[in-house]
Amino acid sequence: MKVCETNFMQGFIRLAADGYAKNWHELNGGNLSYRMTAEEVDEVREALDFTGEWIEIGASVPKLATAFFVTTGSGKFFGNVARAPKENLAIIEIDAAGTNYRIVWGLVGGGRPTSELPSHLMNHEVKMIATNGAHRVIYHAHPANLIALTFVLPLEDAVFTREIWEVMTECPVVFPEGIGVVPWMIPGGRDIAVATSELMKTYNIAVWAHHGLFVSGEHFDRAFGLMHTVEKASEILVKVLAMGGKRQTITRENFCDLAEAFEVTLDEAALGEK
Ligand code: 2HA
Ligand code: ZN
Repeated sequence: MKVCETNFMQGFIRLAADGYAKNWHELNGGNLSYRMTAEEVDEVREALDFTGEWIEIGASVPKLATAFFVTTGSGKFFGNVARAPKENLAIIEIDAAGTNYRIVWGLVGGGRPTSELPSHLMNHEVKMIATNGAHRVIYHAHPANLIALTFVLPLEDAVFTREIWEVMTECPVVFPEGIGVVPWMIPGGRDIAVATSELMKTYNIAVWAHHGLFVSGEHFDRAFGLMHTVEKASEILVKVLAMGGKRQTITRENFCDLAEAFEVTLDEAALGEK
């Protein structure tokens, strides 16, 4: 089986193309990673090259020891992934300690995995534990309306969550646990990875102020769908604010009725005072 023809690779490539079409990936903006199943590793094992050098991750992820990931390449453009996956993507293997990785496929012509590899892997570790292995996709993008809101809304989890919930009824049903917010930080390093993965213990969505959004999901459709939902709600909120602000809205009581009807538990902090 050719690596690029596998289901997981096709899903990865489709998300990259769809995200690019949404205008979320200017230049080399954004990154994507997928934790492969043991069966998927076996499916492509013959095409993998295990002679590459081990390279430091820049974070310690012992629970991900010996796991394999597909990731976008650092400095590579989402817009080029579909037409040249082998040049723009990598499959990496994590070592037995969870502190180094090696490239076993892809990045033909040179390159490294995403500059946000520490954040991706730390988030994968947290979400794998929190979901009993169900979550496999971590996705980072630069959607414009969401970024715009980070210049206007208070950078607080509960406020951000409530504002996004309030502009689209489906939002609290899709992410009842809410949204976490990381203040502006230098991207690409361990500190922002630690801050994000701390929030991912509670949330599946983390805002990077003045930068973009991180989401976690079971599969590509869910991760893309979360990104899409938050960005669409953000667009509505930007329009509402531009029209002079809300004149009526969804109330606390409405949210409580919604939670009962859809059998979800809404984050109390975002619901606010009774
Ligand atoms: O350029 O999005 O956060 C890739 C990024 C860094
Ligand atoms: Zn970014």
